[in-house]
Amino acid sequence: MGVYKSACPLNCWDNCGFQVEVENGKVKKIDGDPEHPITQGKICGRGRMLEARTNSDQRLLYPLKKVDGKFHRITWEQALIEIADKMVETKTHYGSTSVLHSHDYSNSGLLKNLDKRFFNLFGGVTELTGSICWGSGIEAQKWDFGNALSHSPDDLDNSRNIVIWGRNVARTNMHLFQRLSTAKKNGAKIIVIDPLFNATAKIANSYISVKPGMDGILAIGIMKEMIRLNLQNHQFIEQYTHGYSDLLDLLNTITINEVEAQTDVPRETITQLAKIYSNGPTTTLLGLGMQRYVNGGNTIRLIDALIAISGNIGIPGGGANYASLQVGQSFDIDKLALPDRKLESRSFTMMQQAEGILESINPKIKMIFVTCGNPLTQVPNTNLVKKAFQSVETVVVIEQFMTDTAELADYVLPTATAFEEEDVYYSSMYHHYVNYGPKIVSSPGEVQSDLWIWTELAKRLGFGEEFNYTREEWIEMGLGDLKDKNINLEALRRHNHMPLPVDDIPWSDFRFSTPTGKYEFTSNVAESKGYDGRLKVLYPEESSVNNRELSEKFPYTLLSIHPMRSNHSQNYHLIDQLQTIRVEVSKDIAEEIGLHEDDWVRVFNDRGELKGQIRILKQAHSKTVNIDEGQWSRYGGSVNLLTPNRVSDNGQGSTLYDCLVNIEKV
Ligand SMILES: Nc1nc2c(c(=O)[nH]1)N[C@H]1C(S)=C(S)[C@@H](COP(=O)(O)OP(=O)(O)OC[C@H]3O[C@@H](n4cnc5c(=O)[nH]c(N)nc54)[C@H](O)[C@@H]3O)O[C@H]1N2
Ligand SMILES: Nc1nc2c(c(=O)[nH]1)N[C@H]1C(S)=C(S)[C@@H](COP(=O)(O)OP(=O)(O)OC[C@H]3O[C@@H](n4cnc5c(=O)[nH]c(N)nc54)[C@H](O)[C@@H]3O)O[C@H]1N2
Ligand code: SF4
Ligand SMILES: [Mo]
Repeated sequence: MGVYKSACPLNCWDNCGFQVEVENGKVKKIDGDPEHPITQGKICGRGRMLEARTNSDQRLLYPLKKVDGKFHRITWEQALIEIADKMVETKTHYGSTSVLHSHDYSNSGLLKNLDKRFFNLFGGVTELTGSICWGSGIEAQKWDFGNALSHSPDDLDNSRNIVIWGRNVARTNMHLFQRLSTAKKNGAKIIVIDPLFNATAKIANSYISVKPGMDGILAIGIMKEMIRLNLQNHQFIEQYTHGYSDLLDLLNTITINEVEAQTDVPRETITQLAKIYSNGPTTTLLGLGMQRYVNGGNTIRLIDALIAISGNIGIPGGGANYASLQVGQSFDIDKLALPDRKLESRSFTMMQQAEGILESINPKIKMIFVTCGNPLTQVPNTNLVKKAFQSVETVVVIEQFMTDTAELADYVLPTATAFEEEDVYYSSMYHHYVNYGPKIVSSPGEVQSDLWIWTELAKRLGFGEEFNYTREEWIEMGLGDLKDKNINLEALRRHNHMPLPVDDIPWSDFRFSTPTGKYEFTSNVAESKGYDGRLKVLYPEESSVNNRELSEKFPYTLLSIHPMRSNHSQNYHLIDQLQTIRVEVSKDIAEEIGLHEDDWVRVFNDRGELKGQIRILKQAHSKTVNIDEGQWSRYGGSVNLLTPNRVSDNGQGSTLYDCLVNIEKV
């Protein structure tokens, strides 16, 4: 009984502090922690839903084994022995990289990194590289700046103009939304650039509808206008940048009329944006939307370039705010994960794990472990992912619920929710506080934590001593050098949340972490990796520019943005209203096809199809459709049945929104 301070474990910008009410050993209610300096007592419905997720009667309670297509309850002892034996047999015959570790980041606990330790000590398995989430943008900013760093949330007060570029703030980043409202009251101008007129656009001073995937071209247009009007920051360009002449050459390869035509943004708006950027401080809050295209990395780099030439880098109120990697970089993940201990290695990109599996030879993938992820729903080209996972002899899924991925498994191991284990939580997306979460309730049934599962498997595989630490010791280990700055477990338990030592205003000394020490318009890192390091004019792959034939067959761009009431796939089975697929179309599409609200349609392309009910968007780019991601197959199927799994231009990201479809009434 009582109220405990805790933290949200979900993969989210906000990383909120919680107050959790416990009654009779059960989580009763979750509220915000009013003492958390950033999240200040407010949390979203996804956070509150963790109560339902924890107490749900759909929770997996016992280890399960599939025999003749049906799951049967087995004991932990049987599960652990059989899985460990299978691992040994697989390693002996084919080598340790015949095991694939497929994962995502559904829980942001520090100790979730111990899965890597387990697989490294096993000998090294096939790992996933890049990220379907934000990979292109991260790589882009590493090329430009040397790292992906954001200004502290408080610095927003110093901005004259705030550009929200492809970020669905009202839905995905609620505490930034609150700050925007305050900033607006205090006189800041808010500009939203997005193909969908979202809830953030409603509070903006101006909303700019852009053709999906064309933001890089828009940034080129703005730079052209800025230079035409001689508004660029000469001093920053001369002293602190590398490759400016390459950028100028590029800007000359496309006319402003072409920019207008490709982006559907009128020239006056482009000129206005040039003035807004040069009459700063102007901060840009980039979202992940516009980098989920084949040209996504180049898009982020062009927007970075615009921010750089306008002199909005390293100054209060400015910034190219995309991620805050210095948060994650504060911890000693290597100490937990022991990457040096692996003897073999192989990697597939996260995007193309299905091809990786299907095409693997020497060795073939024989066994898959899934942790903190639901690839059957969340990874693009679901039909291919399904085929790949079904082709593998043994699939082990560690889960809380019987997800689409768990359904395909041979062994399903039930794991704890955040309130059932102690950990510390951080997110490298928005702010710089690390939060503490105690164990406040016991797990139901025979549920065990991920950490317990790794520890027990390690014992049976002969490296148990490497997991012979207490939770306290693990957390202290992961805190690494932070302990010298008085951020230790004892202090975290006392304060519940503590600021990490990161820069409030990155790059304020104008010394960048690139090979030249300058901001690089032409990237040396890219060149060292075998890419052309120059900026380019690039278009989405599934667009009329790059593939006219395809765009005639499938005329609409399908976005699949993040759902309001669920973190990805996590709440669909718990909220009735989410269990119908909503196909959101622009008014123009509705008129073109003759569709009305609630009509049933089939959305299709060469990869797959989905059926859902129409919702007409009052304001959206004319050829744009959206189906929220995360839907389960039992309620009609994931939008990823339609999405492509090409890797983005810089090799590290997704192309989820670079997707053409057609629609017909059914
Ligand atoms: N409610 C909720 N919140 C979440 C999550 C969730 O699942 N649900 N997930 C969390 C996670 S893991 C992440 S990565 C973040 C993502 O946070 P966001 O980046 O804010 O969210 P997304 O849904 O990825 O889409 C962002 C926006 O990009 C726009 N967009 C799409 N294509 C383009 C384009 O070509 N140009 C421009 N300018 N805009 C475009 C979309 O219309 C959408 O408004 O959200 C986090 N927060
Ligand atoms: N079409 C389309 N697809 C997308 C996106 C999109 O915008 N459009 N967004 C992409 C993005 S940004 C992201 S980040 C990914 C997210 O992809 P995922 O992380 O795979 O998605 P989730 O549904 O959040 O979580 C997966 C599973 O983790 C389980 N889980 C939760 N906590 C734990 C834990 O502590 N241990 C274990 N073992 N399991 C746990 C949950 O029960 C859930 O079933 O999806 C990507 N997929
Ligand atoms: S999902 Fe995000 S906004 Fe909601 S409670 Fe968790 S951290 Fe906060
Ligand atoms: Mo994400």
